[in-house]
Amino acid sequence: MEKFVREQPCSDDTESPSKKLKPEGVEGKEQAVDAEEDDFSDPVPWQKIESEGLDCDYALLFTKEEADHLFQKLEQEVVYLTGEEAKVKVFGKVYNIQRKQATYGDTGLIYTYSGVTHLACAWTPTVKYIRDFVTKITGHTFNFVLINRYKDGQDYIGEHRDDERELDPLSPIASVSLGAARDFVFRHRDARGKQSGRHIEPVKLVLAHGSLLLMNSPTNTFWYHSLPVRKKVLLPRINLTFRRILSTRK
Ligand SMILES: O=C(O)CCC(=O)C(=O)O
Repeated sequence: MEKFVREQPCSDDTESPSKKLKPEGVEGKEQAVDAEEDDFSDPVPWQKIESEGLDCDYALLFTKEEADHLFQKLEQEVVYLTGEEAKVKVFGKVYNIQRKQATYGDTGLIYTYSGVTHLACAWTPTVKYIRDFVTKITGHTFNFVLINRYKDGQDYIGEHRDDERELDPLSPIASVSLGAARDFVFRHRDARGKQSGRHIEPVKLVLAHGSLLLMNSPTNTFWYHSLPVRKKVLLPRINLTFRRILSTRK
């Protein structure tokens, strides 16, 4: 497998990582993240989304004010892939993609996504803050995140499963959305293509600003997901999918 080594810096952020991230209006949540792990009792109203082999939980994690602030911080901090690294490979063919991507994680982690191997950059303060908040709320830990930035509704992600062999199959994938609300569609693997013998309804969601979608096992075995083009959406969106990687291949 081809490997691309990142040449650009991983972060534009010049603040100390220990500096408080959220000076305005989010003190309660800042404290919640700093606190020792005692319970996961924050009052998040979860919505269960289920179908055959699909098990997801959805919640609004951040208020609009918090989500606006986090979006702006990510716009300052995240450095997106460019050049060869920004391409994806499907059935051996290399394609440019319109959306921008970045990968952050624990030291030395590498992850192959869409046929391209990415080396994780060190966590930025805001990405780490969001990761820790998701952990606080869910009880799950993550060592890697893939960030997708969609400049508007013309940018999309095609149907795929997050089933790479490096992923811990039992860990959920935690998808945090900031910015423009976008439609998100799950399609069962047996309901794809013209030859499909089964009719299984797709599962359609709207991923709101500040939301968290937990894709629990075995969702990514049986269901493909996509973020379709929506030409009426004029604003940008950033999505962070926090993952747990089992092995580090060098
Ligand atoms: O942007 C999204 O909500 C989806 C991202 C996604 O499918 C992925 O990271 O695998």
